[in-house]
Amino acid sequence: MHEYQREFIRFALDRNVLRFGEFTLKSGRKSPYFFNAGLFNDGGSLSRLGRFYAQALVHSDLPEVDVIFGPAYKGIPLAAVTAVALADSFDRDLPYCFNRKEAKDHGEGGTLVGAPLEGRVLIIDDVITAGTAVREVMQIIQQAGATPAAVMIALDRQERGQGELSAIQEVERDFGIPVISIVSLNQVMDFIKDDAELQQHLPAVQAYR
Ligand code: OMP
Repeated sequence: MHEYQREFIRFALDRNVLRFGEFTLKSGRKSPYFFNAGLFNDGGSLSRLGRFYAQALVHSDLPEVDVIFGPAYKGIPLAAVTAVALADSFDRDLPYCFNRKEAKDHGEGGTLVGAPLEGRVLIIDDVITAGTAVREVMQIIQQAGATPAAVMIALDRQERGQGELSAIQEVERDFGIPVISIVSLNQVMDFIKDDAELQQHLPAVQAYR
């Protein structure tokens, strides 16, 4: 695990973004932990969060991309802060865009906002569990005539997808693109194993994993 990944887990715990307990997921699964990226909810947190996404991208060996895409709603600020961090801290100035959930029929119209959605697209989102959300995003990109290049998320929950593979392995297989995460559940488990206060949650998380 890289130092920035340990820092990210500490940051998510401090902000209550990563919590242990009993949670029902979108997929209906019952999970002993939850990652609520919406609680990175002030300027300082968003600024740090953007740098973590940017670091994950820089550590990946992803070839150049043409545009960053943030899927509505939660992906929008994530894509925006990553674009800012890449420009400010890594000298990579990339265009970015996002979608609306409902088409607008006045003003500029349409469902896409920001830079043109074209070329190789880096999708930025919060979490992949069963992979439903990310498959919807692929449709938007394909309808626009663009090409997905990679998906970047904060946490890979390493859960089963529609078959025997993990949801992320299925996305990688079905769309032929890498999924980059700041951290995975295995890394979260490694982190809590060494923490006197958090160790108590390890058995439930291990069983779920
Ligand atoms: P899937 O569509 O099943 O991959 O679930 C991903 C979505 O679930 C995310 O975009 C979140 O909206 C939500 N989610 C979290 O935010 N954090 C979690 O720890 C788990 C989920 C979830 O419901 O699975």
